[in-house]
Amino acid sequence: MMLGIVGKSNTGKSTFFKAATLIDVEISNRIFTTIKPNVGIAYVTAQCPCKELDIKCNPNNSKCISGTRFIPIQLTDIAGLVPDAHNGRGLGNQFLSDIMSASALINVIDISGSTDDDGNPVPVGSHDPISDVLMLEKELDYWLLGLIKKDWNAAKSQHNTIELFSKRLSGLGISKNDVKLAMEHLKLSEKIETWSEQDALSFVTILRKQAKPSVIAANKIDIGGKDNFDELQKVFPEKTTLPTSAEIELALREAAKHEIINYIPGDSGFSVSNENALTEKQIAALAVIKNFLSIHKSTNVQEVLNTAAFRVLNMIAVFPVENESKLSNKKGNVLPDCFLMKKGATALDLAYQVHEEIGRKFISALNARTRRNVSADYELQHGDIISIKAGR
Ligand SMILES: Nc1nc2c(ncn2[C@@H]2O[C@H](COP(=O)(O)OP(=O)(O)OP(=O)(O)O)[C@@H](O)[C@H]2O)c(=O)[nH]1
Ligand SMILES: [Mg+2]
Repeated sequence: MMLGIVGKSNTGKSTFFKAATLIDVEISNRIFTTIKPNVGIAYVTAQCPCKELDIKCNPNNSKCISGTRFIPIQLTDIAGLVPDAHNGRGLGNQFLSDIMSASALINVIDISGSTDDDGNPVPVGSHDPISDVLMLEKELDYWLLGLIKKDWNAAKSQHNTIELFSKRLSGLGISKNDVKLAMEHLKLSEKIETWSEQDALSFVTILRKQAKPSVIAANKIDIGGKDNFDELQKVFPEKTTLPTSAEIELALREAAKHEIINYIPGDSGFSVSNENALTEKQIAALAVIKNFLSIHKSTNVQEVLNTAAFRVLNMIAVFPVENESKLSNKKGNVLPDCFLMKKGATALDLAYQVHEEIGRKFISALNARTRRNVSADYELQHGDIISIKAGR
């Protein structure tokens, strides 16, 4: 699963990426700092059953810190965009194709209003960030419109619009059925000549929402924008929005990496490792962070990642084990793996996820918590521990 960080230039996308991955990427208060996308591993978190069951786990494909399981996902930080990017303005529309492989988008906006339409620095509060939400959507929609326009003439003569559009958009994770449903929803026929410009735009909007669902990170909340955030929620009650401070999260994670503090991403506080070892500069920086957390409770960087995976993409975390009594694999590693599965996935889907052969030779599955057998079509629940029996 890949999450794509997108948005206007200079809003803090690379800062968010660096905070989430600790990969050293360029950050600067100017437009178009990032040109080529940065790609790395970030983590979403789920409660590890080790805490509730009071056992010690030995994770394999993820890590566990004090009962919080960190499950790896791919994260990509995409170049910033400016209005009219779909027409080649700014860095052009290369970045739009970089978005292709993302399953969901994190739209980082500057809620403090300290960057103008293009991302140039302006005094805090002098730009309305609501317009930036619409800008991203508009650029994506017009880019998609440009893509399907390539098939317009062929569709006019052949009337196989569904076939042509689904082929064109398949790389975006848009299926033939998605195209069909979007057309049905808008009561559009395969006779493309009957479509108005607005029909075509409404059509790509539906596909964009479905193929690239998003969460809004209202960033730079540490320097202002509380009113803007309230307004944002009022204007877009249907959108998933969280106020963030990528800069403070980055400071927290770097301080933790250097063992200056103990901090678990997502926590509402931290503790200092050794008060006596702090420099005056560090004391001052930690005081700023502490003050921020006392007001906002969290930087919400971890929550944005979790929201994208669990709420926007409807994933669940499942723990497959081989030995249902020890909750371990053959080597004796307790709760070794944690898989992200789509909500609605079954015990059989999990078997296939563990290994193709285990899926093919599936015999039965057992819910290790209830100690009850479950059928192949049992719908997995978030946090389930499942043992699968397969033939030889
Ligand atoms: N106050 C504050 N500043 C931030 C925050 N996040 C990022 N910044 C600052 O915003 C500026 C831009 O940060 P970047 O992470 O480079 O922004 P970007 O969106 O990647 O920019 P482009 O790559 O040019 O599109 C830098 O000066 C950051 O230090 C935040 O949460 N709070
Ligand atoms: Mg950047």
